[in-house]
Amino acid sequence: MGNRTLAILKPDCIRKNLAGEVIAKIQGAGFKVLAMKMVKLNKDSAGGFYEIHKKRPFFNDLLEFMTSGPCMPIALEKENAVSDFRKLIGATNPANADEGTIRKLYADGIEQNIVHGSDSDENANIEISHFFSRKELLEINGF
Ligand code: 3AN
Repeated sequence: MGNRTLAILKPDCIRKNLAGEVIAKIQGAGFKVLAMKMVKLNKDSAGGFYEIHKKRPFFNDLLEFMTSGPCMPIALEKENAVSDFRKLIGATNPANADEGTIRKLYADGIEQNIVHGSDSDENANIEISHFFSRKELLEINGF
């Protein structure tokens, strides 16, 4: 069993009909989908998820964007899931992202950057619990 990370296909990804393509890239890179759903975040839920960015100047815009349409949280498993996933998606700002990364290929800007990826194992578990109950994870994938 590998480590886990949480991906979110952000509202821009869903609006641009790129969910299938992005999931194919994620699976093609060797990640196993443990659980997945489509949700529409409200300000409370998005604010809780991005709590660490509360004091940043872009916080309100980020909440506006993340609540602007449905998004898809996906719990993923792979060896070195957190760092491998961040490599696959590329830098936060797509202008700085490496060629071939998901953000380089599909993202329009630093805010509308298609996909979220956890930044540590500890946060991955917290973020997965934000969207999936233990019962769901157990029922879907046996743990
Ligand atoms: P990442 O998603 O690459 O881990 P974080 O955690 O630094 O990046 O930022 C979380 C989210 O906040 C980003 N995905 C992006 O949507 C937004 N964000 C980060 N920095 C900026 C910024 N300077 N201006 C606008 N939005 C930002």
